Amino acid sequence: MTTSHAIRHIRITPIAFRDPPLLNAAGIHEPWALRSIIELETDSGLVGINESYGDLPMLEALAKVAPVLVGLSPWSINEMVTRVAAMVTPPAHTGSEFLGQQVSLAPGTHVSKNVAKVVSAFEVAMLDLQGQLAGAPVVDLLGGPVRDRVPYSAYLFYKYAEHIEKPYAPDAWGEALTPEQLVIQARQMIAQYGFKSIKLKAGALTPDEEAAGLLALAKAFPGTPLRMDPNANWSVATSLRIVEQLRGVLEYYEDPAPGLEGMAAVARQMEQMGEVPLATNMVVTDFAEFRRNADMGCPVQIVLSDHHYWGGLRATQQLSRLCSTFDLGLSMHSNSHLGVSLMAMTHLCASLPLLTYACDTHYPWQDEEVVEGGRLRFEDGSLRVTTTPGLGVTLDRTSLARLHDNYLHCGIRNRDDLAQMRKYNPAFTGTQPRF
Ligand code: GKR
Ligand code: MG
Repeated sequence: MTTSHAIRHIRITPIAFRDPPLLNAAGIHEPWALRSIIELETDSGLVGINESYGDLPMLEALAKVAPVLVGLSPWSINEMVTRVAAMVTPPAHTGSEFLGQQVSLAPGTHVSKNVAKVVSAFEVAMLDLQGQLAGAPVVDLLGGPVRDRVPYSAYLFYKYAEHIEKPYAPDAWGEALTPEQLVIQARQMIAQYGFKSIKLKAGALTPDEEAAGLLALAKAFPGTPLRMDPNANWSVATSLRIVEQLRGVLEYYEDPAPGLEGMAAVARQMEQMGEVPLATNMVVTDFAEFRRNADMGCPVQIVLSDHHYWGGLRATQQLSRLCSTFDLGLSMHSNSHLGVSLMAMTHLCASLPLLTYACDTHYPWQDEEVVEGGRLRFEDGSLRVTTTPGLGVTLDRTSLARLHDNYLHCGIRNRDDLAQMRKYNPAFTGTQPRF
């Protein structure tokens, strides 16, 4: 008798974990970050896992699709994509036209990305199952490793010492509102993780304060590649004024001004100044926007992808090929996440011949885990890709139950950094670009 490996049970578990009061263009992080844990269990008892967004629209989309995937073979990713596309309705307006109406700080939480997000959520869990069936790590299913470890960068934030609600003890990072405190934060993160490059989340304080912060980092860490990301909270004029102050210091300039047109205007002026390349996770967030950037002569030269909303690991490999074709750089964007996401990103990046910069990760800002063995360990700023079958991480059931309990009690169902900031400052408008 042959054993069936068809997918029989699908479980989606929303979780919440502690997240520090990190400042950004939209406002401030809430005390709890939301994610979902996806489990696909086969007739034969194998369980493929993944981690994705945990906001309500995403949970609803995952729940709607799950029943039509029951009975599918873990190998049938193309069929899964067809079924997801048939079930998930895109909003009336999609793509850049729709996104252009607002500055989307976290494109992954945007409904226009629902098909790509749901495909990615199930694709990674199916690849985990395929790896278990084939006795191969996911990176081998993606063509095999071109590197055995993936470099990440120190992702610094301006932050308050504790949340306004004080739902738990203050985090270990302390306040960071001055250049001196920023340098302390960087030292602490680099000491713990060994990162070799630094990204500063900007768009929160005034641009001049943030430029001073970056210059302090340049002084404290000579030779370390530095990036700055105001999440489109600066006008074109401000973007140009600040990059002038940072001459010779930046590795790349991430989303200074809003919209592809704004980025193109910055790029035109910077070209004359012989300045750094522009990177984005805001204006090239899908293949249609990739094409628009190409049609405009590629003002954005580095795409910061994210498999969670680009349609999965395979779609990101296709993006990588396109970036090579158009001579663009490629690296990875990140939102608050745990180890399953981090390991999926690591398998993907280990397989990409084109990975031109160390990837972003919010991981150091989290102190909880859902995988067995607890927090994943970096070596010299890199994470080694696992060599055991599948993703190489499994769920710690006790942690999963605890994080789900957090979700049930935290009261947050959609990320809202603006509303959270209004608790500190009721006059805060969140209007962008603010500077
Ligand atoms: O979590 O505050 C944050 C980040 O600003 C995040 O929302 C962005 O999507 O990290 C992201 C970025 O690089 O733009
Ligand atoms: Mg960014």
